Amino acid sequence: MQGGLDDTICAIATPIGEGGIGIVRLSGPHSLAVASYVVRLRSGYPLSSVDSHTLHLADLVIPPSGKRKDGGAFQQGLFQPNLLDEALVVYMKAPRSFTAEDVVEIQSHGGALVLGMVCRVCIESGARMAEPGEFTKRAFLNGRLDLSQAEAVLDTIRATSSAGLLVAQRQLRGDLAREIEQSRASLLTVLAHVEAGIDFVGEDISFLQRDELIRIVTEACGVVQKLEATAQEGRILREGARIVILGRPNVGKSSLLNCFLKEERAIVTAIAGTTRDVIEESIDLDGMMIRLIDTAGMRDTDDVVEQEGIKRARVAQGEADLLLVVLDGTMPLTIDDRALLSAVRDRKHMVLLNKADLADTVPRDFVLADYPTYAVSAKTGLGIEAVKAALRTQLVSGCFDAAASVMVTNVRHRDALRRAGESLGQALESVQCGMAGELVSIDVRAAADALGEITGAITTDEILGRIFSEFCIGK
Ligand SMILES: Nc1nc2c(ncn2[C@@H]2O[C@H](COP(=O)(O)OP(=O)(O)O)[C@@H](O)[C@H]2O)c(=O)[nH]1
Ligand SMILES: [Mg+2]
Repeated sequence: MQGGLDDTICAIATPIGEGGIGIVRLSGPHSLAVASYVVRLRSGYPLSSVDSHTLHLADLVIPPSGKRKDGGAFQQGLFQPNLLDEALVVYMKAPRSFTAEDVVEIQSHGGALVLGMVCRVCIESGARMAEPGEFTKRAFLNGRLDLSQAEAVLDTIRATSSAGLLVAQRQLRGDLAREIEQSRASLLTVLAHVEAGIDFVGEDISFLQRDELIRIVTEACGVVQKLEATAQEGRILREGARIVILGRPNVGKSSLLNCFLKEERAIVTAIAGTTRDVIEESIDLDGMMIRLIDTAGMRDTDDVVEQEGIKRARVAQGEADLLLVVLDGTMPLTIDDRALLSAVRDRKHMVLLNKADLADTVPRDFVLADYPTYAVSAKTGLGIEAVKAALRTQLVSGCFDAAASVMVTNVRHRDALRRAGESLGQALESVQCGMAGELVSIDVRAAADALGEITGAITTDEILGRIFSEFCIGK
């Protein structure tokens, strides 16, 4: 991303397409001046005279050539309208805006042509087209948001479930950043002491320093571990859980998918080997997003298409957050059933005994005593609500419901926490072995830096580039 904060940037902030309204956003020192080219207030006053954070009715116009900064590169074609649209315009004076810079938002009717023309006039009048995520990046660079909050902006935009939105909003409020910064600050304080000891005394860490060091590093370790432990569930809340339905052919996997979806999504027949591909659909489970994945039944087959389906089923099985093993409850367990049951043992799983609507004549196999089993009928819906409730508790424990708890939802954060944890462990070990202060401080510094990456206190262009390139233009 090139271009400094001195530039005034401009972009359409609303989605492309037809909309009741559409917004062009300007940010930077010349926002008011640039917007003045395209905005004519109905009140007749100049735009520069309006109070901050007040809304004004205006006409949007293409200014006559010669008036603009570029001297009129904008061609006045035969059908070039002078009047583009009417709009509401708001000026948000720095630093009380999203970017902490001077911002003007022009709210016109939402059509691609009008918005595109407004942008064009702004650009020809001295603004520059914003790059992806540049508004949010500026909010970060200007200290309005830390990096974890900037990422939460994207999570909020992308949230597809109320649970995802909730964790994004907690992060946007700065809950995670506060906790991380507290630990980092205490590490930096102890580091300063240790380093001062190294510099001035020229000796190893004193007893007092050692005790204090151990206490603070242990405390930071605790925080890091606690946060790291929430990452698995955090990811599930943010992205949804992948639940893979497994079982041999004809036990009712596709019927179950349809039953969960309440629609006939997958083809169901009495012919074994009907499903030959991986079918994925999402459902909302009490505000949590669940991706349900129906697979080809596992069996030996000469059919190449079915073989490929089974291969894909295995891949899906490897990537699942939870495995739903489906058995035909009206039949004794087969060798394939047993193989599958032992394969899921060490994973998060649930076992469904399907076709419970039919007469239950088979005694329950003793092998099943070790598994969480649910009698269900994909045909009548019997037992499905109980399965849904159990799924929810299996996937997220109570920590999500505690309103105050901080969760880690982002892989980047989890990775930084893991590195911080490793360095802290190393530091503790070194102190306890009586290593020189210099050595200890290297690890403490590494841990503090890893924590700093989460909030952006420590950052590189590469990290910033990676994060903000995921945004779209206008965010
Ligand atoms: N009676 C009854 N039949 C079912 C039930 N679930 C599935 N079936 C039948 O079992 C056969 C195979 O179902 P399907 O969903 O295609 O199984 P899959 O091969 O595991 O995907 C079909 O004829 C379904 O109608 C159920 O709960 N009760
Ligand atoms: Mg099927």
